[in-house]
Amino acid sequence: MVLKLSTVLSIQDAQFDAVVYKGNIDENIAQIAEIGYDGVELAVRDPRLLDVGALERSLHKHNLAVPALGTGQAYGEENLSFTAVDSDVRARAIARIKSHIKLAKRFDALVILGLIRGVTPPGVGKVQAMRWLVHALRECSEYAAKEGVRLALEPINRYETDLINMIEEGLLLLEQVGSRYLGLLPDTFHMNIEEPSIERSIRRAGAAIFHFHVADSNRRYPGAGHLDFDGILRILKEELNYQGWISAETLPYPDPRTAAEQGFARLRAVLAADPSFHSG
Ligand code: LER
Ligand code: MN
Repeated sequence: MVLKLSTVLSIQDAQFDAVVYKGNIDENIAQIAEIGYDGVELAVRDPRLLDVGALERSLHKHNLAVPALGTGQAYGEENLSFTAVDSDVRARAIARIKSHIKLAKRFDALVILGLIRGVTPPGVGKVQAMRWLVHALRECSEYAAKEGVRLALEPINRYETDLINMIEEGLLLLEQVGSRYLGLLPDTFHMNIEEPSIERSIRRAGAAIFHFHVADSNRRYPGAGHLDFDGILRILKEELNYQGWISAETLPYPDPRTAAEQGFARLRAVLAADPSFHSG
């Protein structure tokens, strides 16, 4: 299998700004394909709001795969989380992720677990929040295993959540949950803030890496900041024999098309510089 490239399209309009594309599904899918990406990662707040048939037609027309579904907007827009004080909200967050799993199955995609984990609520200790988190991950992983869909937990920087900021914490959590359907999603933007060494952490995560987000140090397209994508991609491909996707989740600056084109060009250049790399 070859290393494949995708970028992120938010199906619904959303407050979260680190997605290259928002809305205008068919138009944006056409543009993503035209630039050369192999796939499109979809940020989906609620699968019920989606015209899956139209989406499938558009993906088919432009020959794009869907490697992953992002779910963070269910938290960002609706406050659903695995660690909410209200047990009804926690149950609805789990049910929502199950609906993402069902949708992911149609696309042979994995489901990203990012901000849906929430934050430690005021007045509740982190120990309790982690218990709720482990419980939710177990229930979602069991369901995912039945459906044959994989889940990828994303360590996220401290300014967005206090729960699981680093790869090492993510690995410990995977051990606690104990499902081979649950892995990690490292994101270079978060790693640049939290990890003592991005390279060492990627090596440490190893086979637990199910999916991979790239953005430069300033969360703009790869090449717009100071991260070493040559080194990062070399470890993934050569040392770890990573078989998954590299997905550009970046700010749409200076505009979506330029961000998508520049990011793609930089990643392709890195991959092309090494004869063992190939995309597409
Ligand atoms: C989502 O993939 C992400 O990286 C987070 O920053 C969401 O807030
Ligand atoms: Mn990310």
